[in-house]
Amino acid sequence: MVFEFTDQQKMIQKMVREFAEKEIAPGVSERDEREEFSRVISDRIGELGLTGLCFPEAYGGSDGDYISYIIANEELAKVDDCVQAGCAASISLCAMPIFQFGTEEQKQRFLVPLAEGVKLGAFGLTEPNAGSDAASQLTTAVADGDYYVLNGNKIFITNGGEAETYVVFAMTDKTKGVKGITAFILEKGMPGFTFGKTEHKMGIRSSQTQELIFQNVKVPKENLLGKEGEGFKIAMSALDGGRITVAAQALGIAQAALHQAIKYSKERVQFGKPISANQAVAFMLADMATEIDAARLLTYRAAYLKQKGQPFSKEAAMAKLFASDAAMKITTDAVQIFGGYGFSREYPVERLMRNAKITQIYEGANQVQRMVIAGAVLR
Ligand code: COS
Repeated sequence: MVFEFTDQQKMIQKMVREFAEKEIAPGVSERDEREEFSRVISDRIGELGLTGLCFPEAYGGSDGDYISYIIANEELAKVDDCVQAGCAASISLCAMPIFQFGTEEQKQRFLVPLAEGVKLGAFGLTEPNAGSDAASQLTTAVADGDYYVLNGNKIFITNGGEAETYVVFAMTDKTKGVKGITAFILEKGMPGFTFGKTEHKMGIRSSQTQELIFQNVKVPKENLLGKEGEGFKIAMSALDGGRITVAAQALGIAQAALHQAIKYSKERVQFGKPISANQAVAFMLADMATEIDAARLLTYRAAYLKQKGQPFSKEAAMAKLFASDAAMKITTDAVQIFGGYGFSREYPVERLMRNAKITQIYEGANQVQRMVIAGAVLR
């Protein structure tokens, strides 16, 4: 058993860390304040090859190392998890299902530009009445000659409006329930495909979240992803991978909070000594560090299994569940250590606490992760 990254993985870790510190850290709180998504930074991630880490060279990637991709997610999230979330939505939820279920022609046409980071991707599953119950889709796709005609809307879509390529799910046969859902690849600019409400959120405010609207969108039959009726399986397997990146996001946020809490508790003097000299504070830091290590082990175990091509749904759910709960607790404790300053927007722990919350909610609320884990252990 080896608990160490390879030299190549360490090199990627160092490169992403330096890039994030130099090019992403400046402006992180201003982007949060202005709720501003940065396409410039998103494009830089592509230029550096981070979007292609987990794909083969034949599809615009480097070598197909999934663990390196998770390392990149963790390092980006330590500095700005909104940047990381945009990249993860494009790669795990849009590029990856095209890689796994697409035809050769679809891979050349849609995957290559996503892996090269020239285009941005998004994933349209959630609807106003289909969240955890993803199978109750109301968006419809009706076959008509060489096309499917899509009608409906999708909400809370990360990269919505910004992305050029969308993996979208719609009902092709309502009588079949989950077996009636089909996946399609849509492109920005298709007639009838427009964008609606932009969400103003509690956290991850510089991540773009927008509604997708389909009004008689004619989607060519060659844009069908997988087979008719395979959509739910494609969505669930994309989310399995996505949940590892949410775990990496939570891990990054938690580490940033611990780093801030350690620094502040050594500097802040009350009653004539640094507050870290109080056991009450020191033990909080000890618990934070322990939970981060446990979250990291679960996250990289899930990544390792995915890399090996072994089943990983349960492990991804465990990693996401544990890491996100840990991030919420750790960021809340970090705010507590900062006291009144922690509650102020002048210090980063306030933003980290707001951002941590989404990791317990999206890509399957933690209650859904427990359903997945319980389903696996009871099988
Ligand atoms: N990978 C591939 N296929 C999967 C799968 C997975 N991880 N999970 C389920 N499936 C397949 C099953 O194999 C089954 O097909 P078969 O009958 O051919 O075997 C089909 O999908 C239905 O499976 P199941 O009955 O287990 O699904 P449920 O309707 O019970 O759904 C949960 C289970 C709740 C786990 C699922 O709906 C879910 O994950 N919901 C959350 C969705 C979500 O994350 N929403 C957020 C959107 S993105 S921000």
